[in-house]
Amino acid sequence: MNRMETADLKKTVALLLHKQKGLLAMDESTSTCNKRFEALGIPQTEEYRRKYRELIVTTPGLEESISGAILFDETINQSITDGTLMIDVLKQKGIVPGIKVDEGAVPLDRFPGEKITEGLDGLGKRLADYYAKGARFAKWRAVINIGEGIPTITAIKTNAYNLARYAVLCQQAGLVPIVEPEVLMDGNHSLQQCSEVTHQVLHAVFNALFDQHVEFEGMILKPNMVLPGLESPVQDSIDVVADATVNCFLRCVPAAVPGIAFLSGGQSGQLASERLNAMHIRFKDKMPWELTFSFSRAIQQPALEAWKGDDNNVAIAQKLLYHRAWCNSMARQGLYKPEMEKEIPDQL
Ligand code: 5MM
Repeated sequence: MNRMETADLKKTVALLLHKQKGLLAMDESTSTCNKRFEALGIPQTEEYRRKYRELIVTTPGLEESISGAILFDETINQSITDGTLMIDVLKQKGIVPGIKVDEGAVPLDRFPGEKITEGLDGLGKRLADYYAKGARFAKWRAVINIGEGIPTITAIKTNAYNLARYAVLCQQAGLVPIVEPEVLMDGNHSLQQCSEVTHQVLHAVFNALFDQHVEFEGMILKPNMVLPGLESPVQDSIDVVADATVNCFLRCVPAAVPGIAFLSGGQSGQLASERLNAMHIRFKDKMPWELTFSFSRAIQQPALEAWKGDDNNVAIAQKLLYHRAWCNSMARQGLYKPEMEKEIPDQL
């Protein structure tokens, strides 16, 4: 890479890692979005998905807490009711537009229960198109399941290789890669098991990134927090989770990586904020990277439930979206307090 290209990537990274802000993942694929709509009785059509994304991008004040928004391919080509492209609405607010470029996870042949994320074929061309449309960063998610005899080293290494290939192609195209290896919360595993698997996965991912000559300074890691499985009988305290998570990263994530932005993975909005906040309080000044959020459900869920597909509910849904984004902005600074859950700001 020449110095100019590196400087552009670093400029985008600096915008995304603004000290009071985090990222909003609004890149649910059509099937995931439809699943969330179905649960609430919202029609599963392209027009309803467009209306919902319009609600999100036009939320007043969203830019106070959100530095970047990850879009799905469908959304990057859509407009709000007045005809402005959604991507332009974001740019006008100073929110950096990003794009999910993986094509989903499929079963990994001969490895029951494990998955591999696809989308490398033709990726260079797709990235150039997204750059031309205004995207400045991208996202690729790999999923790792914990279970009987899994994850295997093959699943970990194959996913790590694909993540690294994706990352290098992004940097070549001028897009900052968000590298997302997600160890899932599904199952009854302990926090200790999640910690061991997350260590193994992060080592494999950074080895692969290093092998492929990815510039660490021009990327962001989007990992899971280190958590017990959803069905685990032991649900550890906020402080235990904070310590296990940051200690894992201190051992696995090079200091040259400028930032870590968590996925929420199915945690409640409040828990995700409390845990992020505790990490900042307990590891203040000890972390070499920025630590922020890149949540989807933990920001969007209350708004989606309030909207229910009804235009009359847009204002209250936007208030709730603003509020969750704000709680996470506070958590990202170590300033969050559970009492804030009741403070729905009414300046909207
Ligand atoms: C893990 O999912 C990512 C973060 O969302 P949560 O904070 O809700 O865990 C999210 O960006 C995800 O990658 C997208 O929604 C796309 O997911 P699908 O399954 O539709 O590819």
